[in-house]
Amino acid sequence: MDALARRPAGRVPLWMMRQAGRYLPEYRALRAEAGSFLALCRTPELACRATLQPIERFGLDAAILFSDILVVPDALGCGLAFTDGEGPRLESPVRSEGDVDGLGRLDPADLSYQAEAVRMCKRELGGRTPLIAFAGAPFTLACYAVDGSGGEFLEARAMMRGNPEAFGRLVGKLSDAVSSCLLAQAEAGADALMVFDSWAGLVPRDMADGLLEAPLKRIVSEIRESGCGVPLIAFWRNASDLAEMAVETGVDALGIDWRSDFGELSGRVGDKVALQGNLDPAVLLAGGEAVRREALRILRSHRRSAGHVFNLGHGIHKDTPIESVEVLVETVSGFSPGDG
Ligand code: 1CP
Repeated sequence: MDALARRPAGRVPLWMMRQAGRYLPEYRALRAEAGSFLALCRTPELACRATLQPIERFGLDAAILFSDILVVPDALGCGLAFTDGEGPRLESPVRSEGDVDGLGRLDPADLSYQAEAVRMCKRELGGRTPLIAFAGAPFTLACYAVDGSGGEFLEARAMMRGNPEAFGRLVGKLSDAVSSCLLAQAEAGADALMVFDSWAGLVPRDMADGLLEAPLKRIVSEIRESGCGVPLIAFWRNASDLAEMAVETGVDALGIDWRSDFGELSGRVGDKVALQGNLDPAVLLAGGEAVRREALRILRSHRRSAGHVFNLGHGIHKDTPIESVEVLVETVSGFSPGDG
């Protein structure tokens, strides 16, 4: 929490995107017990156990709620399905202007399992680490809502240019849903909120203010107006050229993807926001020596004495060896911000 507020702290805290996932044997066992990925997401007791697994194994400095960004379009009626090997898919995608206008408002009762999981995690963590809750950003959710699954998002990009008004209305509706999802999680006790715009890199530059900046500004102001005082982290993947624009939204921290130069970004915007990142998840597949070298390079490249939350530059890969994560924890926890 100090790092997010850019207050000096003795060391750099560490957590990893997708830290509860298939690289952990205990996660694979829990997923088998749950029967499916969706059952794991929708059963608070199981989601809570998954959330705590990486904390118990590695002693990481933040827990992130086990859930998925696609639970929001699911709650809006898009019908989430998950097939092994294929990943998540929305069964009733939003393909026409009529579909956009037919989309209702989010009923928080449809996501009550998520708020309940937040309350359970807070209880189980008992103050050991902060809990981060999250949602997908409106643009990324619009991509999945239109195409139904991940890929090139050709349908979404066609609608973006072919019918920008309808696409904009979709993003607006998703903004309201995201705000209400995040607020419910903050009210349930989440310590910080993260907004994942994993596909921000697909937004044409002339549309970035309407599709990335304005929706996030709206979400930030709704959270601020609620008075809950919870810090916000934004992840605009593959769009670090827009870091100044992201800062303008009023978030407290930016997640930095692994292709971006962490030191360069800390020089550009590190006096205004905290930065979270940005080890390439592939480095964890290269073995301990590479992990140590690369983690130290990133730690030393930060040009500020405060405001770094160490993380990966995208989600951890399922084939990651446990030992690589152990080396990462050892390296980051042994580093003092003054060492750089
Ligand atoms: O067991 C499994 O096979 C499921 C793999 C998995 C996991 C562990 C999925 C499917 N989702 C999750 C959990 C998850 N997803 C978390 C939990 C908290 C954490 O540990 O970090 C979070 C924050 C997410 C967020 C998420 N889901 C994003 C944004 C971040 C990112 O990676 O860019 C996205 C794009 C998704 C969609 C999604 N869910 C799962 C998959 C395989 C995908 C990608 C689908 C695609 O684009 O093809």
